[in-house]
Amino acid sequence: MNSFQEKVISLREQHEQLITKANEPEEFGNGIYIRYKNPILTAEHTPLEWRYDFNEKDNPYLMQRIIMNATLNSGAIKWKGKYLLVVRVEGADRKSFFAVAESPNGVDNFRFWEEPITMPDDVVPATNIYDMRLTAHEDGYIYGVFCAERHDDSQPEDLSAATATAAIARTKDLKSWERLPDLKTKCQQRNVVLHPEFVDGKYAFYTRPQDGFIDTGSGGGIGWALVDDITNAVITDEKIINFRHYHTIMEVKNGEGPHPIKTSRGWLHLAHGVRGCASGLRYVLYMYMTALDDPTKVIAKPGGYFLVPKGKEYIGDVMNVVFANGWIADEDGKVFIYYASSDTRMHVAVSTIDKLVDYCLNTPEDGLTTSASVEAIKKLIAKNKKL
Ligand code: M1P
Repeated sequence: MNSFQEKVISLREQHEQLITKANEPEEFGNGIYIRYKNPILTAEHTPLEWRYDFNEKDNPYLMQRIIMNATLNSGAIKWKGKYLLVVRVEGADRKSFFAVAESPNGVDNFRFWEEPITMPDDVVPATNIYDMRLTAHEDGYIYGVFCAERHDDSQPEDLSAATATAAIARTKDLKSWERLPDLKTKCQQRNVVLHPEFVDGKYAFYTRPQDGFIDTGSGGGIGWALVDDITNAVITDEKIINFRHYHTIMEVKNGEGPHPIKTSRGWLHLAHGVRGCASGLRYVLYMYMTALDDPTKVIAKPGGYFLVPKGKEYIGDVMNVVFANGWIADEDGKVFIYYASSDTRMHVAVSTIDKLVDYCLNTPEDGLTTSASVEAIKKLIAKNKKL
């Protein structure tokens, strides 16, 4: 065996070790969820065949011919008993694409399918696509709603001018995808999510209207809109259901995460909130609940954040960010919350429907002032004193 072949064997062994490494829950959670210790997916988890040319003649130094940069913001779905993520994989060229990674237990042994998803680009071709929200809709299709980014040609002088639009595709097997026309709305959109059920016989979308590519501007928060025809989805009327607010974790922006989970007490929502600080934007996760019979009516708004970056999670391509667009609720009530840290790698935290509902219904709301926060703490102290 020559040294090239030896190197290949060792590379394959290391890769297999990484993929099959057992994950363990952290010892202490916060009572609401437990994080798992290791990232579940990193750029190093991507298949070696995507990165290396294993022909010794063509690649005598065994170089990576295509470098993967990150595995982040993944949609999630339980499919034929397996935990599937539709991962946003980003190459060194800054282009994102989608690829399915599958795990037998939801917390480790995530293995990518052989090839990335070939997403049809037969609408208006996009420069970049990312952050898919998966919805197994009651119409029988699995939908992927994601951001399609294009250069804003109305500003030819500005190389960084871009537009964000919600793209829609559907599938029955997560392998072959039918692309539908992009969602048509009055303004730019990112973080658009399809509700799993028909509402008044229509498709329902969570939206995030924004004035510009980055700034939400006058967009007041997470919106809601009904659409007659998913094959020509047009939104004329949007209403904000979850508002941004001054001096909160979502002062600058917010956005729906995965589609909400239906529980006997209402719809459980996971979202991200953004605020500005000296080091830039801080992205955290928060939760809220809406009424079962009216998914636009907020019935619980636990104050503050639900999950923030911890330790090494702070560090990555875009620091101080956690972002989630996928979770899976198991039949036994367990909930797997998939989140990315700092736009670089994927993690999992585990909770249950009961705990998340309890968290939403019994965490004090943000009173929006220091005095209100102190009152909430004093109320809890007084309650404990009575014990
Ligand atoms: O870099 C943090 C996140 O920024 C965007 O989210 P939002 O539209 O709410 O600002 C998205 O590009 C997301 O992919 C990214 O993780």
